[in-house]
Amino acid sequence: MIDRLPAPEIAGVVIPWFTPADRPGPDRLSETAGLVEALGCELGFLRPDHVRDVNPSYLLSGGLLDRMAGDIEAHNCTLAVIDGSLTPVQQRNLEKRLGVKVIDRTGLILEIFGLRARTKEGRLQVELARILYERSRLVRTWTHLERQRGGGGFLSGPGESQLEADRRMLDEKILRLRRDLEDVKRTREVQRAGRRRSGKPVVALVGYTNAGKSSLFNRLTGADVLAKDMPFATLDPTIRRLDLPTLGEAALIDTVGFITDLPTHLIDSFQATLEESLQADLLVHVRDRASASDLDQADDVMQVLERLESESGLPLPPMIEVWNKMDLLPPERAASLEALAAYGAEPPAVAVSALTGAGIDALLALIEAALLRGRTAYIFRLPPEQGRARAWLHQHGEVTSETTGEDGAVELGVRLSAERAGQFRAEFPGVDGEVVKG
Ligand SMILES: Nc1nc2c(ncn2[C@@H]2O[C@H](COP(=O)(O)OP(=O)(O)OP(=O)(O)O)[C@@H](O)[C@H]2O)c(=O)[nH]1
Ligand SMILES: [Mg+2]
Repeated sequence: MIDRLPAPEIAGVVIPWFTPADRPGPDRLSETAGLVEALGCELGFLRPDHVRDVNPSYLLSGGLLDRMAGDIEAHNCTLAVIDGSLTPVQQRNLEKRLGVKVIDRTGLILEIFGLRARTKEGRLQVELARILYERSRLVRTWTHLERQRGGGGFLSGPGESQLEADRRMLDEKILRLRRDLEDVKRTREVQRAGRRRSGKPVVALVGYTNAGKSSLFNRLTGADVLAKDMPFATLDPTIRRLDLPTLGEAALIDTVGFITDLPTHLIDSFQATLEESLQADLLVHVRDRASASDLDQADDVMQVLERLESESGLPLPPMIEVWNKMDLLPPERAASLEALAAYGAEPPAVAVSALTGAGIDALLALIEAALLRGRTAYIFRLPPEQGRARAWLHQHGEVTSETTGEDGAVELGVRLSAERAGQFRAEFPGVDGEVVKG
């Protein structure tokens, strides 16, 4: 017998827009097409629709709805995607009217995350996001579970007690998932503490999905992470050794990308993964400078980061920007961006192409300069009885040299941030360090 893959779903996609300001440009269209493709669907049709009067029952109004129904039939679509936000009621009504499954942007992104999750933590996080999403929709409607039970019920579906039971069931699942995630998080914290003890700086790549983080990661570390023209190619964080010209060994983190309207529940459940970046010594914000949506994308990335900052209470690490995909720009435009970066952008930036390798040396130099900024080099002379101070400096500073004299005293060259230097002085009041050079 021959195994056959199930036929791919054919998706009919509408991007609703309401005011000229949110009219989707070509980049948004290709982003949406990319999302649908990432789900493994064939594209039946894709178009932006101007919704002049919102019909609260369907979102789309009269003519638009008829046209969508016609196109769904004409293209044999098995799935309708509304690249916007649907209320549970609208989703249910559209499903009835169109006769196919309907998902909105959040649903679409959650599905893709579900397909991509590989590690245990990734899978737990996606599962949690899905259930949180379901739980939030249960407040207003109960279509999903109602359908699972075979539907029915008198007029309006299940009664309040059934709804309560559904809620309770989801709450229990949520509790269990959070507990499992706590376990995974503890393991991760042990690993992170190990890295911190080693004193090696940690650099994290962040940025919009498809900006080129993984391509850059591979280029910088010689790794072979999947880099693909597809949103959310990366879901689980990867860490590799990064060799810097003078600082030597550092750690580089590649992680999940952001997207406009990143579902809240995903941010909540991916908190642990995202916080990994917040604990880095340096954030490298990778931007696709060849995308027409670059500025909006950069804003969206900053919004997510700021939200994480305020939710976790962890201050954002210093940040630099990588202006990627220079090879795709007309030479004059690339040259002017390079000049802008070289003469001082805020945050500091460097223009590169992860594809050709142009600008990579300048990037390494900028990473190094940013890591060193705000750190001062000290030399401490520690008598043998100051073993604890020595251990502290190894743990919290970046030790650049260490020699032991005949009397057993240790001379330690170490770089410390102002904060760490203050902590050291408070903890070891008797030990003085000589400042070498900024
Ligand atoms: N022309 C060009 N293409 C690039 C460059 N950097 C990355 N790409 C392409 O952009 C696409 C996305 O690259 P990735 O490295 O997977 O992007 P990412 O930021 O890791 O994306 P996600 O993991 O999906 O969030 C791939 O097709 C890359 O080949 C570049 O400098 N120039
Ligand atoms: Mg990636």
